[in-house]
Amino acid sequence: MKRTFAIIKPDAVSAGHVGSILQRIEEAGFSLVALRLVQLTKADAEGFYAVHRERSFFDTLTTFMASGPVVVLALEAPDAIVKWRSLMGDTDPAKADEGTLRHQFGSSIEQNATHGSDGPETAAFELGYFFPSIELG
Ligand code: FUP
Repeated sequence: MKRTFAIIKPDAVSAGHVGSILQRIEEAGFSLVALRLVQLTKADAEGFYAVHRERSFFDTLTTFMASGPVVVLALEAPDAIVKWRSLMGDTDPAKADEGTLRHQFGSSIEQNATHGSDGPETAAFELGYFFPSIELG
């Protein structure tokens, strides 16, 4: 799988970290396939995170994701899914390795700066959720 789906979450956008995170993405060797700033509704966020709908954090997570604009991206690189997840680091910024985006820009397990698909099927669903095929080439 050469492509993955990424989000720069509302905490990182409102803190002014979009430029720094895009620079890290480019320096890591990803190609930008598609990119857009979008304000999610609560329903958009609930649809995106539907796999987590039974989890205790579903309501606060989806409220957070709709709390301000996010940047959605389609990224391309060899082994893009694994490569992007390793650049992001652990879900919990407190456990994320130094040098990872979540360590540097995240502030809690919820407000963790970035999202990345966790497998090929998720990536296909998430890319299609935000990008029409005409934008993905
Ligand atoms: P990840 O794939 O690293 O984004 O992590 P998960 O799929 O386990 O979780 C998805 C999102 O749910 C995380 F980015 C943040 C949120 N979350 C919480 O808010 N609380 C938790 O205890 C676990 C995850």
